[in-house]
Amino acid sequence: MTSFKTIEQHLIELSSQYPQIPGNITNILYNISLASKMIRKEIIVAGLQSQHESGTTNVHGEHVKTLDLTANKCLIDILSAHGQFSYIGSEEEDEIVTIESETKEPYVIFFDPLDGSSNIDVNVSVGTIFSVYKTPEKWKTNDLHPGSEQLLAGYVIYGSSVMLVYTTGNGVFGFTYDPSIGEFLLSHENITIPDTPKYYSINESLYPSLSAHEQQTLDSFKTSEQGPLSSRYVGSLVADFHRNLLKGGVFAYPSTAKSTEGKLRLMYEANPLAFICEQAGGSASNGSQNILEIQPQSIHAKTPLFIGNSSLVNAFNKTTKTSK
Ligand code: FDP
Repeated sequence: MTSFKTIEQHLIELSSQYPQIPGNITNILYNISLASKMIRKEIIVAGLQSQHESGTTNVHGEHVKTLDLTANKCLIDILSAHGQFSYIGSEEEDEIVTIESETKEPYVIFFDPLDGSSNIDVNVSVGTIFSVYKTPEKWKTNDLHPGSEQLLAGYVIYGSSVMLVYTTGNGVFGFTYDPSIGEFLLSHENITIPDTPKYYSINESLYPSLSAHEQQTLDSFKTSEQGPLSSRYVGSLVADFHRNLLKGGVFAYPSTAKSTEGKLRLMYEANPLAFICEQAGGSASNGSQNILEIQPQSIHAKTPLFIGNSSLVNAFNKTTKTSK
């Protein structure tokens, strides 16, 4: 399945095949691949370092790991050094960071530098998730747009191998990192979510605080009505999403009594994965609205998330159906 096409070669072809994609977008993607190689270098030796907690908490009140900060700095340093970004929004930054840039085509990137970081201590897959929009030259940083306006979205999964998956709205492509040559090689061309789903992924301890409709939907996955499906939950969004994207399934993180807005972040978790999922033939919803149509209220806004095969996502929707 693996070709010997590097990410650079793929991006050159992409630019000639789709001239409407701004050249900067391919440069941005290349720089993210570079940052992810540096983040990987830190992750693979994380077990040798005794100090995992940074001693600080982020805007969500979560304990920040040392690696969260390393990954955040690495992305900010690389992306700002190359002058393609005027604005950066990160899970680890309270406010949008404005970068002095000469560019006439300003962009904003939102990212979760290290998703699932509570899994670092135990050597379980983590990820980087990113989402890019074009902005006006003098952008008011609270003028946020819905996910349907993303130009580029993707994630890197640091698992048994490292993979970068992205979309610019022309299909979904996956690259696997070959550390022996230091290159990302095209391994998954035009990813589509399988029609027959295999898995559902939810933190089952949330069951008592789900709505009756959500409980019934979940129950139906265990019987012949919608399944039976197998249960798989890593607790790293990127890892759970990636498995379901390749094998078919649904990931659910609903609102709960404790987190009435859900737990996951719209701008740098739900939106980018929703863009990828739609491009792969699936869909994503907050339970009543297509994720990509939600008007964001703030950069750190949270949302309930149901994402994967459309039939399973729609089964969670009480009233409105998502697309497809
Ligand atoms: P984490 O707390 O480790 O950062 O982004 C939040 C996230 O991980 C997701 O990656 C993951 O899907 C979810 O939280 C896990 O939450 P629960 O522990 O509540 O299941």
